[in-house]
Amino acid sequence: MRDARETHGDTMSEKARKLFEALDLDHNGTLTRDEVIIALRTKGPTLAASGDLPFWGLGDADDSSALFDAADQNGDSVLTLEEFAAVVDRRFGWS
Ligand SMILES: [Ca+2]
Ligand SMILES: [Ca+2]
Repeated sequence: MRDARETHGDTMSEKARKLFEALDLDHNGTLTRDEVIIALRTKGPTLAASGDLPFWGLGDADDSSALFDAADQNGDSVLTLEEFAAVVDRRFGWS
């Protein structure tokens, strides 16, 4: 049996990593609030169609903003892959 409480990157799903890379519009390794909102609006339907995002995970700008707030655990206004993966894996049931 796998220990889901193991810390850090090893438990991160490939789906979370792939979604993070898709949303990181300027490819600098972090997500800003604007990137999350803009990327989900412009790429969300395509990601959902290819199975990289649940359809119910698509929302409006307020939903995207709320997702960002939930994920930004240290409050520095950018999301690292670790912060992002922890939330989407739990929310989308990927890990
Ligand atoms: Ca970025
Ligand atoms: Ca952060």
